[in-house]
Amino acid sequence: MPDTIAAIATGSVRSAIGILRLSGEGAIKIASSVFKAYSGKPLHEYKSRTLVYGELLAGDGSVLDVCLATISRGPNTYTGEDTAEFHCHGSPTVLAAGLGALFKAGARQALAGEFTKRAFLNGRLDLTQAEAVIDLIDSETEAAAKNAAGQLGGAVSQKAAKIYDALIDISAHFHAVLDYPDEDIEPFKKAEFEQTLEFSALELEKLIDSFERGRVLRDGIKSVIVGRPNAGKSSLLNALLGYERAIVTPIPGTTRDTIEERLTLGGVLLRLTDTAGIRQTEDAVESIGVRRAIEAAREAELVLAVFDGSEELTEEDMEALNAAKAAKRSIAVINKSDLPQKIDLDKIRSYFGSICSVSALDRLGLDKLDRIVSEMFEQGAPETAGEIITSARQAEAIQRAHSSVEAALSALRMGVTADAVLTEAESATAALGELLGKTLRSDVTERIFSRFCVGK
Ligand SMILES: Nc1nc2c(ncn2[C@@H]2O[C@H](COP(=O)(O)OP(=O)(O)OP(=O)(O)O)[C@@H](O)[C@H]2O)c(=O)[nH]1
Ligand SMILES: [Mg+2]
Repeated sequence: MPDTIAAIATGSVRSAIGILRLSGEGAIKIASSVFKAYSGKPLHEYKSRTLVYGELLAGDGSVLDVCLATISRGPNTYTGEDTAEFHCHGSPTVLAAGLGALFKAGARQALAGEFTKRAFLNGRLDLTQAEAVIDLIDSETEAAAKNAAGQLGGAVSQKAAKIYDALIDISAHFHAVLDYPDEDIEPFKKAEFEQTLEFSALELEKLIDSFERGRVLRDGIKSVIVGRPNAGKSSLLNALLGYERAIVTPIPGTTRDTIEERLTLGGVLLRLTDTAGIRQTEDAVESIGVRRAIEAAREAELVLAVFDGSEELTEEDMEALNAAKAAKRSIAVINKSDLPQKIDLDKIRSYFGSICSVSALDRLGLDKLDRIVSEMFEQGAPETAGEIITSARQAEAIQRAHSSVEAALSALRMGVTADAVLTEAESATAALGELLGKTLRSDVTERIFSRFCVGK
């Protein structure tokens, strides 16, 4: 068994509780040596997963904290090894001193992601599940978190493993056919294989299709705020962010360059860009900004077109409106609802499917905008959580498996030689093996675990 690793699992900010974590052959012995239970019974004599109240001791025997300790004996633990935890008070100083005591007692600092890497190497998690751990920690929306949790629960692994097993069966059979050339495949077997391959291709296709939605979960939707100068675009960005990110002044042409921020609206992660107000201008800097605004709108998946509701529509508004309509989706945001309204709403309605009135200044009406965005990007039924592929690595492996399954299927249908089917079935199996981490590629695993923080 490898050496014993230790880390602060809860980061280094002040909090109510902070956790020190150990894993490895010596975990229980080391934990026991720095802990004095109030019961008087040594920690290593306790049953697995019992919470024990007592004192965490420094190397010189002085008391560092009054805390809870727990030990778990492998292999039924997160890492598959013996593990221990101390639930201390969440003081970075106490936790650092506690970690020091664990090092003195024989543990060493865990590397980033090393706990989860051990879980993977010990077969407690496959590679898609290990990736889900970091996706869950990094998730920026509830939908992304739910999907990661589903993957951690094995949603993708189970599907892939089922196909993997079916392909192994097929390969085994074709190996036999090749070994005994006199024997042919029985017709009913052929139909069965065909069905299995068809089913596998379909399931893999569904996973590939989900990658586009996975991209939205992970990276967010490219969104742009456009409008004429002074409509309140920067004020809207600030209102949605909840702090004064962009400069706001009564002077038209305040924003010159684009400003991008990530935020969630209606449970959807947006990469939202504030732009320069669209108008004809002699100012060289501003005109570059205007050009950027129009380009950003063209490339956006969502445009928020901001209008000043307290004034009548102008030529500049129409320019902004046209820029907004170049995007895939757009919402008209009628700003300054706190002032008397003069804008022709019917005219705006004739251009936009979705419209809402807000006051960016008083932060009113934003809940309606929230609802519109949420409905626009319906994240799918909850039962699909976990079946959305978010990793490019996974998508690529599934894509390869899919092509090989399709090739195996057409070889089988055309009655080509058995080895053609076998070759394709085996490359599909290999691709799925990579997806699950059954075939270990150290460069791939290194890259995955380097995304983790220390302590996970
Ligand atoms: N009454 C009222 N004033 C607002 C509202 N939103 C913005 N303003 C004011 O409108 C002016 C322009 O706001 P900005 O957010 O800078 O407008 P902008 O669209 O970013 O303008 P440019 O950057 O110049 O294109 C400022 O004086 C804001 O305080 C609102 O909801 N109500
Ligand atoms: Mg602005």
